[in-house]
Amino acid sequence: MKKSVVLLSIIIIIVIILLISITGKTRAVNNISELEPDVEAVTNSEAAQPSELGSQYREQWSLFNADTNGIPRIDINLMPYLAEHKDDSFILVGVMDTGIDINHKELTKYIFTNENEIPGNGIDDDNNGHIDDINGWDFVNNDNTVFDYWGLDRHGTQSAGIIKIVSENANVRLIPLKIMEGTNLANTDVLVKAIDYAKKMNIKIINCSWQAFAYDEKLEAAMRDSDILFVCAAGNSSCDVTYLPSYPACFELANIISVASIDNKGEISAFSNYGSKIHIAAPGENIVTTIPEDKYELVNGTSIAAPFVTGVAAILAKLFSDLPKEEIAKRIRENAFRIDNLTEKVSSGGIVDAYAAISNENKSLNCPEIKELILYEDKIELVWDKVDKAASYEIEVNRTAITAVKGSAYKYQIEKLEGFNIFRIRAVNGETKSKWSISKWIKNE
Ligand SMILES: [Ca+2]
Ligand SMILES: [Ca+2]
Ligand SMILES: [Ca+2]
Repeated sequence: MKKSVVLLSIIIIIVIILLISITGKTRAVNNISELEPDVEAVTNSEAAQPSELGSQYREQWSLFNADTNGIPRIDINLMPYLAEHKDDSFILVGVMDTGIDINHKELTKYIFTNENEIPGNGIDDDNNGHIDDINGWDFVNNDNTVFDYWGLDRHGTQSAGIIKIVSENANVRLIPLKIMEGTNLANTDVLVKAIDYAKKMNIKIINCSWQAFAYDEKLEAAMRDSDILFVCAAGNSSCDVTYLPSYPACFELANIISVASIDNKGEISAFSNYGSKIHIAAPGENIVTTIPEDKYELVNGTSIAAPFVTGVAAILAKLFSDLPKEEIAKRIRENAFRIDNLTEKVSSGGIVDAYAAISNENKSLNCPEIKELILYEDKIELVWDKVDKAASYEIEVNRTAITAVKGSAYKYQIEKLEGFNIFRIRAVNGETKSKWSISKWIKNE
């Protein structure tokens, strides 16, 4: 009796945030009883046949949003990076989650192999405290099998699929840190052991697509006392975390970046948490990702938004290997693609922008803001607040540069495009540039 009370007291409630298969309705997952493994969803992909989902996995709105019915270019702006880079050395990313199907055809090449460990000899060859840890570790069952059963290790396979699709050109290697199974709860000891292992394995970035409702001092200390950047899902409780905090997203640590979910129009998802302690937004609705046994699934949730940011962090860590973890988080926040919808929802006011975070231009001029977008018969007029020291202004529509106008200008007329036209502007003086303004859009009716 006494033992079970003690056990209960160390349990913190970890909720697998999300990943509701889309079977006609969308709902927030915010309590444990809703999280029974959804057997049906794996075999019942109503939205598309498996082969279709496979191609959608590579060509989805989150990576390049060309949707003429929605807001164009509400996406993570990954394509300019893909055009420029291909590399051999790898970057190691931990996936603290359920196990991962390491044999999934999309993932298997990108799963970490521990070269310092001889498989199956019953000896801890690399002396890291774990025997035969070839691909990571299962901290739930304390064994080396990181994929045990499709129903139990589905959520981690979903997270892994997104990290991989974003950072495959950075030659990512995913290391499963299995801290939960199916919908079971995790306790602090398991989480701390997984972080200790990550430290030994020199992991630089960990994706945390889960949430706890109780503050946990031991967990916070383990995260703080590490050289790891933790990318944390904001949680799916549809609330402002100022009033109902979600952890680890709300730990006030410089090595945490917390991620809310948006749809393809830049609206915060109905299920997503938000608030001033949430840093940035990323796509989290109608996302295609991997599930066990070479399958794909259409999913929603902040659990699927966080891995987009993890993927971008992996690219930065790969390209700039000396960049401290706090600087990676800062770069991602400061280079967010800012939009009106998110100004009050996340502290950066924007969506993760892979290419902007990579290029990280000096932004020491003051930033102009768009005052008005006026629709005329065949033109759109853009009006902005002038900025001191601007020699010129650069204007973009749908994230494509259209023109530069002189520094004395405060308005400009543009030919109308079909559907939504999304604008932003920045000031330029020689090599110096301002941040981009908050983007604003107008529909060509
Ligand atoms: Ca070992
Ligand atoms: Ca061994
Ligand atoms: Ca296992």
